[in-house]
Amino acid sequence: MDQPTAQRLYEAMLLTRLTEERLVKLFRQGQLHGSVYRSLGQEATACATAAALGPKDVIGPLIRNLGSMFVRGVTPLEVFLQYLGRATSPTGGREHNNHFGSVGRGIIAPTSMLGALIPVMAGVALSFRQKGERRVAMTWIGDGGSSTGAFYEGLNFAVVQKLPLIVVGEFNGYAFSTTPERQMAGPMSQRSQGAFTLTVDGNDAVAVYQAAAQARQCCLDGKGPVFLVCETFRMKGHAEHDDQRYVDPELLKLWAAKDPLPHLESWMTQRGWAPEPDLRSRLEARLLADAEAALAAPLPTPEGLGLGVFSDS
Ligand SMILES: Cc1ncc(C[n+]2csc(CCOP(=O)(O)OP(=O)(O)O)c2C)c(N)n1
Repeated sequence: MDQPTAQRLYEAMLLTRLTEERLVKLFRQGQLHGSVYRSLGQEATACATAAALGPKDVIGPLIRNLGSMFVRGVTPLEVFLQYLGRATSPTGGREHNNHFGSVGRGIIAPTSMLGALIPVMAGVALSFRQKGERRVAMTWIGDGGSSTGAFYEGLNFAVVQKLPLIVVGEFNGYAFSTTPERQMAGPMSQRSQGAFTLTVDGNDAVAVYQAAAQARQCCLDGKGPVFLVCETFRMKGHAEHDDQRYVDPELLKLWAAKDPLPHLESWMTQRGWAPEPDLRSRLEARLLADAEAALAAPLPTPEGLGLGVFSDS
């Protein structure tokens, strides 16, 4: 990974963390409709995978992949507007959290039904092959989500059709309060159904980036889909309303020591590429201004309820 890439990646990971921290403040102030879904500790898995893609590739993120959307150019202001349900949010107040897409930036909107994005993104990858385009599709799935039928159907289809699809498996210790041992027979990598499989330390941003770049090359070489399993840990509850009392505090301590942000920072510092010292305060100031702008934005009106539901033509 070269210096500009490392800097962009570090900034995207830090922006993800600080945006989520600001969202938690809004949640505690009672400003949000609904909860906040953190990716604390998983920023490398979301950001470094997306950072290895080309500008014409397409992503289909899930709830813990806000960072991948920042990598593709989504702004914190859009995220605040969306979480606050404002009329000027990407979905006009109809949807919450990171549930929005952006065709221009190569983002397919997250789907709540876990696993459902795999066949959707396999379809996107199929369209690339049919049109002879050198592009890849990428999506993410948790350990819990990989137990769905849609995951198996979608990945099987991609393997049979040799589609340029990267499925990032986020093996993060919990699905709500369920541990993998209670719902998976064997390691996550065994769910690959013949797809080329890589397993990587999901908290090591450089390793994740390199594995994702390798996965992308495999796809472009026509070798079919890649299942990229990232071993990481969900450092917060399922969302802010969940105090994760079922998680052993010792486990949290262990994983806190593997925080992906200081890990990447020290890797960069060793190379003389230390992030600029005022990056955090600069981002925090920007996020505060963005959150205030979003709070001042209008809520949707009842008259607008039917807009965008039916074709106007
Ligand atoms: C098909 C389906 N079943 C159940 C749910 C409810 N649900 C939402 S998130 C979640 C847990 C997901 O766990 P995992 O896939 O491991 O991802 P993580 O939350 O750990 O990132 C569940 C069961 C859902 N959204 N879709």
